[in-house]
Amino acid sequence: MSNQQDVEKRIQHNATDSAVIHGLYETVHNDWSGDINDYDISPYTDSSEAFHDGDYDEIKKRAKSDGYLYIKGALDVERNMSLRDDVLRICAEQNLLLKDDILRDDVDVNSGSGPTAFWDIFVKLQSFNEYLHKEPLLLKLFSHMYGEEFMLLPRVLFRFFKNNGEFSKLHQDFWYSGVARNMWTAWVPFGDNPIDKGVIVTAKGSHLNLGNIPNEDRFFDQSNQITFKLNKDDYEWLASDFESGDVLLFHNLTTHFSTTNTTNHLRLSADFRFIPLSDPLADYFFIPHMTEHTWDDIYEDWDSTDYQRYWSHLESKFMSPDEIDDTTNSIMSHTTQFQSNI
Ligand SMILES: O=C(O)CCC(=O)C(=O)O
Ligand SMILES: [Fe+2]
Repeated sequence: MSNQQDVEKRIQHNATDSAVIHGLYETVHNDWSGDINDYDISPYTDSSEAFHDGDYDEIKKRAKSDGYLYIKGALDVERNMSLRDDVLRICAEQNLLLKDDILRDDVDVNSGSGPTAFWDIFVKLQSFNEYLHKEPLLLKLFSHMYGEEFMLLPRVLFRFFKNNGEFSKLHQDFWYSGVARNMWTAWVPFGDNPIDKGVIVTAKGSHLNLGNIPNEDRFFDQSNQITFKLNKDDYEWLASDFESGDVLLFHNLTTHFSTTNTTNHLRLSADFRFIPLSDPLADYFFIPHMTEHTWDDIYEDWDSTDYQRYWSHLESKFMSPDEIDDTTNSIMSHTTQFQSNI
């Protein structure tokens, strides 16, 4: 098994039972819809004023009660558009586009990284890897909120959704953080991203009243995604249009999914993650996503070393795969009460 397959498998293993990985469970059919019209939707509350005022008490209050922060204009628009240009330039060079940001019909897409010909180049790009490091307000937000040091993880997932009915099924990111209990995700679209391109929908209050969905309740559905059963009518759902520079931050217990892209245009976004350094550190947080490239390969053409291996002083604290296994098995079973410090 290649290094990359091994890492992806270990992460999936945390998100389910080892029994699932060993093929002992059947795939469960689940008809969760990615159509926004099937949900009772309210808009996200914008926290941009508190964010730009540096009002961290207010930010923390909202984070605690809502489990998310929707911040309009949090990020530099020019850099956001420039990264989008980088994506489309690589796609054009690889002959993946019909025109503009419209993908050729015959191009196979992996929604969690994009077509291989694109991702193989993009994952090495300095502008992509340095992207949130150059957003000082956002970078320091969680440290200010919690009064302890948070770190942006170098493993970044890229989303590449076309109009083919695919979407991300209902889940909590805690399943993938595994050992880290207070991880936050930053979902960043590149360019304007109205709801019809597909956005993140969260279940209001789910970080408090759903708690951790234990791995006994999770299953692989027919599209091979790990998900769980929930009655959609029992929840109020939140979603909003996004413009270039907007970001959605959510705690790893906030239950969410994404809606389908119903336009001809690509939905391009990335999910970045922050963890407090007091949480256990899994080695796979620090391994690039879905690639055989090592960090040395990735850094090959960079003109600066400023943001390279910025986590190296923590490597001695990384948990071994066995320690990670033991921890996730105990955290995720029904018998353990999950406590979040949100
Ligand atoms: O962009 C998507 O479709 C899913 C993203 C997601 O689940 C996340 O950012 O945690
Ligand atoms: Fe997620």
